[in-house]
Amino acid sequence: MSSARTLDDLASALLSGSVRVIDLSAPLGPETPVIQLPPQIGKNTPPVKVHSISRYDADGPYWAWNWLELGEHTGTHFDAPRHWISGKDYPDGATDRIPVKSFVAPANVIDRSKEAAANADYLLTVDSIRAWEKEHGEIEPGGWVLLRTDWYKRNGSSDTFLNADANGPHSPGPTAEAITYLISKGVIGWGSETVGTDAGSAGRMNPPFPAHTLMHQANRYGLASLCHLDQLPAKGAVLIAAPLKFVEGTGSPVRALALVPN
Ligand code: 23J
Ligand code: MN
Repeated sequence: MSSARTLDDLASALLSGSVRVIDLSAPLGPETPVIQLPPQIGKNTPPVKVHSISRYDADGPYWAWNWLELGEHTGTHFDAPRHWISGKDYPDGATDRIPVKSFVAPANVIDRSKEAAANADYLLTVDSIRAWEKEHGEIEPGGWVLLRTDWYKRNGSSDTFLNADANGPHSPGPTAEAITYLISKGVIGWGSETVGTDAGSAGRMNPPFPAHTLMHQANRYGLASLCHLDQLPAKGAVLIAAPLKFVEGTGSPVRALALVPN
């Protein structure tokens, strides 16, 4: 089929509703949970602040507008390779230099929601990915791998979303070996429903924060705080997630979308 025909078919499918657009982003505002790192390991990102410039008033009689205080790594967001020390030297690793082709790609969705409900510290292993591939087909180069945990349902409350106690945060994520395996399969990125791409326990892994350390070392990307992965098929969705073109940016909030067959 010609590529013009493919796009024509897509346009018709979007208009008829036989391809649907799913919103994978969480609401972005002052209530959006932000990661809370222990102060001994580093500084933290502030919550979102919305500053009014005018509200159809003396400061601007016919218009309303705001300016934002907004961390790059806030809410549903994209991690660029230069976010991590292991990926800092890639010339195309900043938000303004990543090839735009990377922002539209197929998605593989691994559903481990039952496991995460039973164990907040659930870790996705290589064996578990291999079992998923047996059932749904091999993970091919160029796509995203997204871990469905239904964790997004906690997103309305910082306490349940971050889920921290005296021992630190408890949230699901990948093992270091799982990330190494996915890189060997040629994926372009790893996405999760949790506050960051790594598990709550990832600071104690080897290497620490493997989704960050290893993915970015390989010039691959991350997506955090994704929502509605429960509305996606295991294979067959197309993910659209483009960071703002921040100059030298390390990441960016995104409106992440999925195209899915109805
Ligand atoms: C900085 C340090 C550790 C982590 C993170 C940021 C994130 O999760 C992030 O948003 O990239 S784990
Ligand atoms: Mn991030």
